[in-house]
Amino acid sequence: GEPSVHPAWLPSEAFRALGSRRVLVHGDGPLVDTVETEVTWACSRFGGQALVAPYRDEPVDLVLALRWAGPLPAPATRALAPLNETGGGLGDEGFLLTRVGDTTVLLAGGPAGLLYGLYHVVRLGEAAFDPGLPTRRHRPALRRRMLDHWDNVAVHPLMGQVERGYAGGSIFWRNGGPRRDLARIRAYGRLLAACGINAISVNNVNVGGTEARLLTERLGDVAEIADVLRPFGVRVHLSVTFAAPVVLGGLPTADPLDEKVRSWWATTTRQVYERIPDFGGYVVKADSEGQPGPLTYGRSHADGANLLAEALAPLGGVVHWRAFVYNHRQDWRDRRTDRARAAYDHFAPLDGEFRTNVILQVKYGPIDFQTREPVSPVIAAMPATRLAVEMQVTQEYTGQQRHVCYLGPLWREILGFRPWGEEGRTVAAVVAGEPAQGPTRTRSGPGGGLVAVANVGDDPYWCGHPLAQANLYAFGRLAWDPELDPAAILDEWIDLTFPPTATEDPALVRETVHAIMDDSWRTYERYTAPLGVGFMVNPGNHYGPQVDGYEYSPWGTYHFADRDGVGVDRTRATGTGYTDQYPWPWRDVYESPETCPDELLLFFHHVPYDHVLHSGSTVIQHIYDTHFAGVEQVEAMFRRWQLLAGVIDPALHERVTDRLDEQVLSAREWRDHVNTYFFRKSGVPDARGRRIH
Ligand code: GCW
Repeated sequence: GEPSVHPAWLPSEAFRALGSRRVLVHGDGPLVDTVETEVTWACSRFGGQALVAPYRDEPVDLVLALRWAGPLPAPATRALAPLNETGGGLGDEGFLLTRVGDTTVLLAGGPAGLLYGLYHVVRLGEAAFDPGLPTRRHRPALRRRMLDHWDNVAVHPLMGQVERGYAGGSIFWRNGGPRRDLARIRAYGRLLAACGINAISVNNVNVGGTEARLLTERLGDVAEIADVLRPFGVRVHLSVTFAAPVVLGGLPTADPLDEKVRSWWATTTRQVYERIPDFGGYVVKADSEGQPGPLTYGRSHADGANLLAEALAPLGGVVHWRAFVYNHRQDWRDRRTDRARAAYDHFAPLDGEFRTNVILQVKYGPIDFQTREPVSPVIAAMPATRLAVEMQVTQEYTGQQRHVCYLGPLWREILGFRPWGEEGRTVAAVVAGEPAQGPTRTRSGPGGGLVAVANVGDDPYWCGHPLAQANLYAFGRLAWDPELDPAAILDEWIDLTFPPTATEDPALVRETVHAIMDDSWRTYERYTAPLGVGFMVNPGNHYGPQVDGYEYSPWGTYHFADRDGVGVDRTRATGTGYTDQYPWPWRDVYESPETCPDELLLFFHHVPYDHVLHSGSTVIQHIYDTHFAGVEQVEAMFRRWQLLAGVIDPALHERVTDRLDEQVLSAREWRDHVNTYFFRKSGVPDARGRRIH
């Protein structure tokens, strides 16, 4: 049968190497206690020895120590004394790993570093004790590595307990109140620490009446979660409604420039910190898809964000202000309005007006978490603003955790994208807060980091699809080090989740899971909306194909297919002018169909079906070919997975088989809808004569 809660990337077996050693933990404080608890448990499980004070002078295999943690007993002193001198620059989350004689030594710059170091040692397994272990300093590239839960407290009539959640109910809330499964939350905190995530927001950015009260009457429920997550280095944030002074405070207005409104936020925020001293701050979706915001009062987004920032600043909190603002009541007949332009048009003029504890949180693409979008031009347009990029781990538009779709490669591409061309910074550098070289006006100071919408629920496998756990893991790892190779992250994840020591054929497991997952994002892209055009999904639930689902709707996501061609003209020459929002070279690269990358062609251009791509294929033939190929690849995934029957846990195997069954059906559905649609529109037959219905 299914486990009550699957251990994900922390099965006990993953602790074997560490747990069978003699391990000394040195330091004090709540996070060090967490490390000690882990070590003690692992050693009792695997026959090692956890050493606690007073230490005897005998050799140890592993020392986990905080830097400058006071006088050390003999075995540790010998190893640590010289390192303690040179071990600066680790920051409070970093650590140094090295060998001193026969001992592996981990020296952490701060308590969180000790925790991350511990899980790093777990990840390394036996390799952590290799005499040839190289000395390495580890520090997160991004300070802020956050997950946003779109969890509702009250069940929403349309969206349920978790908006865009595909893994059952919420781990925090149920039927209007706290779920109080603290063991589950603890297990979650542990998983988060083990992949490097250090902040979460515990409720949906669409804030309903019940959710609004988390800030005041229901603050105790939030404090309880914060207490459980604190020992794992995870800070808790809240999504708040901009109308809170009205709906909670009984004020006649929420105008950000109103004195009473300001003092309401100041007082309320102080009360939050009295209960949760390390509270992270607020997340705000304002003037977006019906949420209230400052525009109602004729004030700007900067006025709105600064209002909350001012209340949080003396207490050490930040505001994550979302840039996902656009007109969702557009007239489809109006070809001039372009949703892709909206975030830039709203926010770029406000650059430099936000307080330093405002983080402007920008979705990676200009539209909405599609399988393929260009990188948002906002990222290059606000040098004087602290920016965070928002990803979507929950697979709203990428198969809803029924389809295998490993998103590591997508995120890696975005993070490595250089908005100013080859010589300029990457997106990762922007969100890390690295200033530009040269005389440009850029802010210095910490960046806004990475944020993602979470994909867990109360499902026994956390994510509905067991393989979707890899997405959560990969997000954390990329936020720690945006230069990691997604395939290498997958290696880590596979070895942790299916420990080689507990599997009959570890090589087969690795090979099979890689073969299924490595390219699964591109496979998903092949059988769904083509060439960056996006959507073509069923409206509302966003699952499965409906090519014209949004074509005549107010949401602003159109493909404009007719008998002659398809795609959105976003050029400045003849289209919506969106390409103008990019700096050189991309403003020119995207402007011309000659230079625009194939995978984004229909995002930027309306072209005839016989337009020839760089690949040499015509647009129409590309649509046919990729849709046939995508389905074949999914069928191959299914066959491959059967190789693992009897090799891995049968319940997990069966769950994935069920999901792959659905993925095959859904991919065929996509192929046939899309191919038939374009065959009927264009009248162009498949050059290879395959059956199109
Ligand atoms: O992707 C869209 C979703 C909405 C979501 C919104 C947002 C939380 O369909 O469900 O609302 O984006 O990011 O605010």
